[in-house]
Amino acid sequence: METVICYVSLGSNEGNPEENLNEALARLETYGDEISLKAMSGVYLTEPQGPVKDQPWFANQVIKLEIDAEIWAAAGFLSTCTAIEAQLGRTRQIPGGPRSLDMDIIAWGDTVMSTDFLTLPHPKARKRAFVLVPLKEIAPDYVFPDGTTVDEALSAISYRQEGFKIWQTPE
Ligand code: PH2
Ligand code: MG
Ligand code: MG
Repeated sequence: METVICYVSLGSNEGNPEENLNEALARLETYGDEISLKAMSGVYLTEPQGPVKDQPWFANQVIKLEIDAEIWAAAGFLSTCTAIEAQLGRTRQIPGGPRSLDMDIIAWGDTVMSTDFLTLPHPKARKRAFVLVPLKEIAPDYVFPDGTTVDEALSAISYRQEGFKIWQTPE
């Protein structure tokens, strides 16, 4: 079986965030052998980043999946993630605003691509402590397709971490 390693960032700040993350994992696990969970980070409580500052802090987590590449392409997997977001009550209203579940593909093997729907690796991942810190926890040796390591990406941004709490200075 040909497989691909995929990292996904999960985020939630509406409803019961920890339960939403667990439910997202449970729904991915229904795909059996096609999608297997190889690692999951802890759940971090993170300060909102981006345009909407006045919203609850997020629960964020990064997971590592091994996906059957003979069955799944990145675009199809993204559709499944979008469907799971919708099942958990996501309504797309304010860009960067509160959401019950966000599932972002951070990387799909070494694939580098950009379409209207999907850019890989995720273009903002390497600027976001809420992605990089959990990614480092499960994949300390991870290297982005352009050669940047997680540590290099982390040292290029300004953030503070205490346990599972992360504050990030806006760019
Ligand atoms: N997601 C966003 C915007 N801002 N901030 C944090 N801390 N965590 C997120 O997951 C997040 C965010 C848009 O997807
Ligand atoms: Mg996102
Ligand atoms: Mg998203």
